[in-house]
Amino acid sequence: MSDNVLKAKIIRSHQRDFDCLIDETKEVVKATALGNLLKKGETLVVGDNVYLDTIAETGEFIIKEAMPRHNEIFRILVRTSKRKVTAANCDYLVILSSAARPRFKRGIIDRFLVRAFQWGVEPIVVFNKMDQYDPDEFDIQYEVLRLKELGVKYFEICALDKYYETQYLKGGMSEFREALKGKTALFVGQSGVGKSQTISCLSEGEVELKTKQVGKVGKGSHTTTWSEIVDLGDFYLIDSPGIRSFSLDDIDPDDLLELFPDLEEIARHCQFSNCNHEPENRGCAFYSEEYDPETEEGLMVHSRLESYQLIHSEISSTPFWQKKKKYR
Ligand SMILES: Nc1nc2c(ncn2[C@@H]2O[C@H](COP(=O)(O)OP(=O)(O)O)[C@@H](O)[C@H]2O)c(=O)[nH]1
Ligand SMILES: [Mg+2]
Ligand SMILES: [Zn+2]
Repeated sequence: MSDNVLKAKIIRSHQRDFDCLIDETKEVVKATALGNLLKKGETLVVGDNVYLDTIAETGEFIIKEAMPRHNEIFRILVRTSKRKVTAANCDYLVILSSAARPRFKRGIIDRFLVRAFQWGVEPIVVFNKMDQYDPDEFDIQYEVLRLKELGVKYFEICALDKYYETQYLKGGMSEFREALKGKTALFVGQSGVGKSQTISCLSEGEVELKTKQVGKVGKGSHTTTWSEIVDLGDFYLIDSPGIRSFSLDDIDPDDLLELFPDLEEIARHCQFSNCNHEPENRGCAFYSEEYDPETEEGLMVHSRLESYQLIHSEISSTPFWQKKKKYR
């Protein structure tokens, strides 16, 4: 091995093959990893910052060492309780929602906020399709206040109509673009909310996003897919199969409350040790005067509690065998 060690970032991974972007030269090279970096259950993922070495005789690149991660995008494997990591070092989880068709759903935002807290990735909520916003459908002022209370950044945009965007939204899209500058982001949200449209608007249509299909593996017709980080000019997009799943049922119900840090804080003051924070528990911290649902603050707390309880009952009722099947 030579002394020529290069700093790089993994931008595409498929099993043991990696494409690495060299920091200094911005050149993309193929690399393999030293065996000890791919121990059982552990691997290198897109977003990992690594050190590359070259084999003098062949000019091949070898990943010699991986740097510590700032955060990880992962699911928990139910059988082993270990993390299955799909990406690392993500700056933002962009939670895209639609102001109209599909109808705005607060519960989906709370669901992805759980993931953002679990992964240690800063969430951003984006209200798209503001050109079709109807105040009779939902109250965006209230939703925005609720996000502010949680310390979550938000933007109101229209990804379809530039004129509307600049005339009526006073440039929500350009503010959003500014926030993303130089960052690596993962976009999530229901189908139809405008993820593709927003991404293409942000990248000014320069890049066509396609998940690359990499031949067939093994005997069956099972097709494998790359995970990758796509350079969209102003920012980087993480793209990986299955990464946008809504399901939270890999999370242990006992760990859910800590993923609602705002509620955990209140629950700490609950006098009951095993409280499910239901209204019939007279004296429960959530039903004190302080969080009276007649007040704005109380209403927000209770809407968060409602999301918590919904998710809690959902992940408590998924039978173990079903989880195993889904997340093997
Ligand atoms: N009126 C309106 N329609 C939009 C907007 N953004 C996206 N759409 C439309 O919504 C539909 C779904 O968008 P798409 O980007 O495919 O959603 P995805 O499933 O989240 O990727 C398409 O017909 C888009 O043209 C918007 O800001 N306003
Ligand atoms: Mg799409
Ligand atoms: Zn309680």
